[in-house]
Amino acid sequence: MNTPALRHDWTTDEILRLYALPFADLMFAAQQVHRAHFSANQVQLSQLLSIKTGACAEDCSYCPQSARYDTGLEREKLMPVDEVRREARAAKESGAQRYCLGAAWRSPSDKDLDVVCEMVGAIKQEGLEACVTLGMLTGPQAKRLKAAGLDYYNHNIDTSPEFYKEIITTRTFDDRLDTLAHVRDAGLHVCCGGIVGMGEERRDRAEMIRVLSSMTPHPESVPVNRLVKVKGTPLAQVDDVDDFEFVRTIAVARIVLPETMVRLSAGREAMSESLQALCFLAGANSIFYGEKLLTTTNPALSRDKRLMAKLGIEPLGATPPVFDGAHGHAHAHGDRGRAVDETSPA
Ligand code: SAM
Ligand code: DTB
Ligand code: SF4
Repeated sequence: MNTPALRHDWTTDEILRLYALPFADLMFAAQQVHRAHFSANQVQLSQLLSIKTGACAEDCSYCPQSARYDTGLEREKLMPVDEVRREARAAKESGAQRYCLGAAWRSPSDKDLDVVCEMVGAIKQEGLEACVTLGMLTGPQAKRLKAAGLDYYNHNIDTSPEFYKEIITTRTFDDRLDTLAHVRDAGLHVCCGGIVGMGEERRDRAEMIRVLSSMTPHPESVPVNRLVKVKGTPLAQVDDVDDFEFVRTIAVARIVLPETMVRLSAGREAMSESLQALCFLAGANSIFYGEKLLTTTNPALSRDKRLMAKLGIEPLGATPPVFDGAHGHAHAHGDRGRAVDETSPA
């Protein structure tokens, strides 16, 4: 198949035209792009750990960790490095390829960053890729993380620039872009995506994807979260986004960001197996694996293993293999697991 060159000049209307395709046509287009760039039956596994929980100064309306909302969450101080090392080792044993640390900070202090840099070193020693999400960074802080061995920095734009103002007031969309520029300049891989189901419109979802596509290069990883509605947060009562609209968002992201790993992120626990399967068909090729996200729950390992076995999906680059069943053998692959010849037998 002819693969169009990577584009950074998508317009919102062009993206909306993809959204408006008949479902089967959109899925077919997404599958073609997916199979041209990736092995279609491999999914990358990342595991998350909250290293500093709750009491956050920001007012993100979706987030259970903001100090402004009473969500009953227990606050926890910065975790000791040894505990992170132990947890990372266990994640590696259960098959994760990347270990991701999240901290409920507006931005880290330089002293906090000393500790996080040690944590990154520990994760790398355990043979895992390392990702952290710590809030806003300065240029020198991003460089320190790179020097410590960090592979990815996660910082989401969350939604469209217009809708963003309805969701967060304590920092701007441009603040986010500044941090992302520091991350890119430091030579780190960028993990940047957003949340679907916060009451935004389709145009906002399209705008979010357009902003991601305007980044040069495209983010290596784009998490698409479906809002986890947490009691006590301002978004606890918002209407659910339609299942097909969510799948369409994955498919459109896959087409517009052909070389990016699209992660089916928060919200999987509330999804049926069939809905998750549609998301994989639409081109999602990465998930959070393990029973906890940061503060909310994720599907049990046994449930995920069963789903992957049923779908014949293999974990990307995980050793030892974690999935049983006919298709459950793991292969060592490169960063993006690009398919050399997707017609060759598995
Ligand atoms: N405090 C840092 C920050 O905001 O940059 C890092 C951690 S923060 C929890 C990381 C991301 O998690 C947010 O940008 C948001 O996209 C996602 N997130 C938080 N709460 C969520 C929820 N209830 N449902 C879905 N995604 C959520
Ligand atoms: C991302 O986009 N999703 C993850 C990760 N980046 C850090 C976080 C999801 C958090 C869901 C709510 C919680 O567990 O607190
Ligand atoms: Fe704080 Fe991050 Fe939650 Fe916003 S998303 S309240 S910055 S932890």
